[in-house]
Amino acid sequence: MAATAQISVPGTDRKITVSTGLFIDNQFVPSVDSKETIECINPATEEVLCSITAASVKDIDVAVASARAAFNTTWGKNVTGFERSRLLNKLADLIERNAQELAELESLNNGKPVRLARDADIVDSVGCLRYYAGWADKITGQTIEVDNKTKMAFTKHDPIGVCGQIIPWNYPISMWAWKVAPALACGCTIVMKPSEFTPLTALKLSELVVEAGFPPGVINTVPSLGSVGGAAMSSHLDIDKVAFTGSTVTGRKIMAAAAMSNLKKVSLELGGKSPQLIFESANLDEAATWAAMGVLFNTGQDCCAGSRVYVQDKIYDKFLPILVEKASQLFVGHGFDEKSGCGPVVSKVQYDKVWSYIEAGKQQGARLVLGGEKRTEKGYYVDPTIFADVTPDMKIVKDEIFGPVLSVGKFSTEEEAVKLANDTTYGLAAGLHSNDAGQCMRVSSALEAGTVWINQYNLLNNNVPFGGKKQSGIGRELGSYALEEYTSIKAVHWNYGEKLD
Ligand code: TXE
Repeated sequence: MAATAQISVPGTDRKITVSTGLFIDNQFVPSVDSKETIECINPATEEVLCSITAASVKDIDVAVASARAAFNTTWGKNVTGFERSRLLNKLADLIERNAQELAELESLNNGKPVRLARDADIVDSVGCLRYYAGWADKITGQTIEVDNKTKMAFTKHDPIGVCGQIIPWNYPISMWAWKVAPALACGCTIVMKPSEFTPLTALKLSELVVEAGFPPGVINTVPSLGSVGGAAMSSHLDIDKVAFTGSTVTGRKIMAAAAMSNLKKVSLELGGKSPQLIFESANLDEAATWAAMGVLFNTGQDCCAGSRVYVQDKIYDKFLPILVEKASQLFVGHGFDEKSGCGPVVSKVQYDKVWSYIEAGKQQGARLVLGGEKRTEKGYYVDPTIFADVTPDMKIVKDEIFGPVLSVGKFSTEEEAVKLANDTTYGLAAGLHSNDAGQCMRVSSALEAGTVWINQYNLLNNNVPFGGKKQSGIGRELGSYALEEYTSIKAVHWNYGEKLD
């Protein structure tokens, strides 16, 4: 048995117990060969919450062997869709029952407000598990006529096998659910590597996996450094598929490792630099609210963050102060303060990265109209920051910042708006605000993005696919489309009458 840690819940006399080992074969175990640990930090206070075991390359082998054994015996093709559905629903119920504690732990490790973790991230995650529980017994192939009366073909959508899932730190519980739910629904087994910055809720969720009744090895959780565990998973010869959410730089490495090892299937959900276009016919008050929240939600640590806002020249001067007003209403504070609309950024690394971009914005001559001043208190806080009059060459316009930093620029025609919006190597999401229906249709089809929001921003549904174009990724999560990522299609050709002469 591995050790546990006790984490105090601020403002209460409660403690949350977290198992600090690796979760393999439904048990928390120490590393087989390493004493490496990961320090979990509270970004709101910069204090260490606890240290957990960091999986080594050998530990990854053990976890993969466990997942393979489960795939070949208790799971994979040996478990019915009905049973997968029942277990997924059970897990959803348990997460719902433990929502408050999970939200507190998420806030402590990631910084986000407890309220949002509980009422948004966890509610959506429970919905995701239930959505895919609904699919588990409906994954079917086709019967196909062939040009011979005594032959036929049919397809089977087999589970792809052992899946390595590598997730980031911005939505630790949601990303866990988005990956786990479709994989389990399809009959796959899992080796899950949470981010080294936010591994605690994945460990806590593992306890619920046992309580729900999943057989050993179906889900294994191996916190590890990306360069160790993540790299080992990407090049592992017995992993059939890797699903990844994270940076484009790391996505590239994963794809290369997959190509050079066993050509495992890869799905990548990567970064973005998403535009929000505000046309003159838009309701300016509403558009400003969406535009502000579109970039500030989750402290800007959102792959869809609409961090480039382009405003039609005729309304630019009127719109900018409304936008600034909406953004300044957001209260950035400790995740346990009920007033907080967003918390600190996740880590010192991310804090330094965001501030380096704010400095670059100032140096490159963008007009600072909100924020841009460091706080003196402890914690990785960054207040909403808006730069106006930006030009396409600026670093703040080109790069994904992943913080609460918004660049505002101007356009005059619809054509120019689309050109500016598409002037990026990314293609994850885009938004447009207009009350001209024809314009909504024209612009939404011209935008190069996996998701386009019209007169809203950043709202996702478990039954609608999500993913990127260009360098924002490959494959789709959510909706029925995600099932394709976790199944392998087998065509069976059957001769039931024709005899050879
Ligand atoms: O990401 P990484 P980082 C963007 C965002 C952020 C930047 C850097 O701009 O500022 O990326 O963040 C694992 N092989 N996004 O460095 O490295 C790692 O352990 C296999 C956007 O934290 O991509 C973690 O589990 N795996 C994004 C996961 O990859 C490796 C969310 C993500 O970390 C690995 C997060 C390797 N060689 C960051 N190296 C989004 N799309 O939402 C690291 N990892």
